[in-house]
Amino acid sequence: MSIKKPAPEKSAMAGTDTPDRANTNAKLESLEAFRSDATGQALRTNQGVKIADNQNTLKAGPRGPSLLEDFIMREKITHFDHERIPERIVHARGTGAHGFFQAYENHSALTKAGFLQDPGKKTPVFVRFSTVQGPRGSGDTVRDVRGFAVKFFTDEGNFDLVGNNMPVFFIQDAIKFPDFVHAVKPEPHNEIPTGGSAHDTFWDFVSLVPESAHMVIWAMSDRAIPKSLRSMQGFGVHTFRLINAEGKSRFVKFHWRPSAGTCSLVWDEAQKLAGKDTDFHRRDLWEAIEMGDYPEWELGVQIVEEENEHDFDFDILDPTKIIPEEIVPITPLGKMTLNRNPDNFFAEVEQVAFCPGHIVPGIDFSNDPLLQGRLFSYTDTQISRLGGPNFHELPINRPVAPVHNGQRDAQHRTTIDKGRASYEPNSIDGGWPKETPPAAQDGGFESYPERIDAAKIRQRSESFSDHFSQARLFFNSMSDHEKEHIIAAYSFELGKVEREFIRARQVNEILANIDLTLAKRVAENLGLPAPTQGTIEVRKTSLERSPALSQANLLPGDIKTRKVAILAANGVDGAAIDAMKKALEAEGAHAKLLGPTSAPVKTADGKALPVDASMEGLPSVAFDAVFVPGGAASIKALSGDGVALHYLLEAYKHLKAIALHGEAKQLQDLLKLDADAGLLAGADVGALTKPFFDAIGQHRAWAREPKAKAIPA
Ligand code: HDD
Repeated sequence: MSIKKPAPEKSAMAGTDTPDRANTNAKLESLEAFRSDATGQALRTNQGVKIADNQNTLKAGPRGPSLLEDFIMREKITHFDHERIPERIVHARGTGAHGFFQAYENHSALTKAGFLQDPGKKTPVFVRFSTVQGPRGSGDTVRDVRGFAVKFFTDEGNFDLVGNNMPVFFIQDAIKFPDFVHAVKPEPHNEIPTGGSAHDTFWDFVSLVPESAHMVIWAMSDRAIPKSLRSMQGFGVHTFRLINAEGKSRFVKFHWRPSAGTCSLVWDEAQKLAGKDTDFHRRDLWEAIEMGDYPEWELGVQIVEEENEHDFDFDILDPTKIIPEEIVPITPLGKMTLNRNPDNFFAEVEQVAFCPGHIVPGIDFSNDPLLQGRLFSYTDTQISRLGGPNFHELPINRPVAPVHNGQRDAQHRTTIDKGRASYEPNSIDGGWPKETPPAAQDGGFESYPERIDAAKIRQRSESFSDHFSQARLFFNSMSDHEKEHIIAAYSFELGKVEREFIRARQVNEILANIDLTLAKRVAENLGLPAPTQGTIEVRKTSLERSPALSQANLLPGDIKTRKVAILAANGVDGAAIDAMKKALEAEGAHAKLLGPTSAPVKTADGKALPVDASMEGLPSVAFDAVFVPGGAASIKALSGDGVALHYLLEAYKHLKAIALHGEAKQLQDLLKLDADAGLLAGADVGALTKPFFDAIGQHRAWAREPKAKAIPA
């Protein structure tokens, strides 16, 4: 067989390499030696032999049997046979990006960590976002916790902040992690469901483990269906320590706050997206970076002085508790910007290996028993996932700091150590490499000398025993629409649970202790008797509400990077399209023109406008808002087009801002939609933009939600 060989493609990143990006990213420079560009190169075997024929196996005659000596075919197939590596046990589905972190100022009073000292210094980072439950090919928008793992390539070694988009966790002790993961993963007999927690084993476990109550209510909230990875907060979850040059230690909790604001999809939209665009989140992140809309997060810490460790009505070592921001505000440390997509998904996103135990001088652990277990688990999992203990040598994992020690050999060793002495002390190699004593700056790592005087026991601290007060605080802190979403999520998930005793246990023994109204509403939706009281006396928190927890208070205040669909058919008012596009661009938002098909649409004055996609190709769930320009013929065509009408109804149902210009108002009348703060009509595009943009800035028209329920899904 002979096939036509296509011309070599230009690298996808060609042209986007500005000198600034290349120069400022030391990690990318260190990756340079490993990046392979085949442009203009001969096809060769792994031994470097040029290949003359890549189409045909070596055979005894053109119709004869294949020959074992064909080393070219065997090498190729053997390599292919081993292309897959085990996926991560949890967080298998993910995506990543490169960027940098920059401190706002010198934070030496707080920590001696070098990357937090010099505001002029850009520390390279690689971030991997993930879902938890589903396998590598599962949907992005399922209801789940999102992983938020950041590797800082500091001059003093790698620091990994391996967090989630929720500030607490399901369990208090690492020994329960395999139990929790086995429960949340798909059912063992039929491997259903993929990517979700709406099944018996999950609810069986969490209804028997009250310490999960707080995290589960976060997972039933809108936080579990983020609109994009760019609009998620991140949390280090555990309490850590920051230590300064004088050896003073303070407890801290790490927070990431996105400059795009924190917001979510609506549930019906999330479910549809899981089918219509499985890659919705990774695509959004990829496109934002390609377009130069670099996502940003502010890193901050809540600081607790050592002497105040016991001042709270919870234990700061308990990973099922937050420190409310109203009690300890966040001190901003610096900003992270993601400005470069990976060159190769497998080499970078799949092979990156995080571990909470990767810390640098100036940072240390607390005794949170969940964190302590994690310090062991991550390195251990990489050994089987990445095929041995040399995973730190993979290009994406290599520190920018030099690595010298006596560790040798093992599978996949790539470093060629030149010295003779792989032990310490030695005199043969002049004693090198040598220890570095701890110092104010650039010293060797020294653990914080915390005094421990205790009996060796297996026991949960009494201070970890309150499981409901913060779950209640979370529910009380939600806006009305967020509370409704939580009730709906519990009802949906428990409705999928087959065993009624599990549903009842969750309602009576967990939800009733969080909030009776919540429990009653869910019981009603499940057809269960409504509980009249909780099963225990729940501790009172010092705070009734924490406004910082509600996403209603976390809007960005602008419409930057928001996506608007413009629906048009032949005869559309071209000037209205131009005016709206210009106004959106001026605000940093993006518009896409969609037609009934992928063919150009003709404007009323006869111009052919190329469209970005057909309405079916880019459905309403891919956008934040919809604009329909006037033009009598265009509106007549859209009025008779089921796809266009569904587009508007669906955007309305998902509470999106819709602006109807000129004749497009007829569509509102046809679909019998009531005007509201997010559904606007007018003859003048200029006058429409302000209320339209205000509505987009509100993220969704929440007041519409009760009415939107009547719209068929
Ligand atoms: Fe974990 C992966 C976050 C508890 C054991 N975890 C993993 C990832 C994130 C988290 C973001 C994906 C990293 C990546 O993108 O490669 N995990 C958390 C958080 C936890 C947590 C925020 C609680 C606060 N994890 C936890 C415990 C254990 C593990 C208690 C075990 C005792 N986690 C793992 C793991 C994974 C992992 C099995 C799977 C793949 C990997 O590590 O590299 O070792």
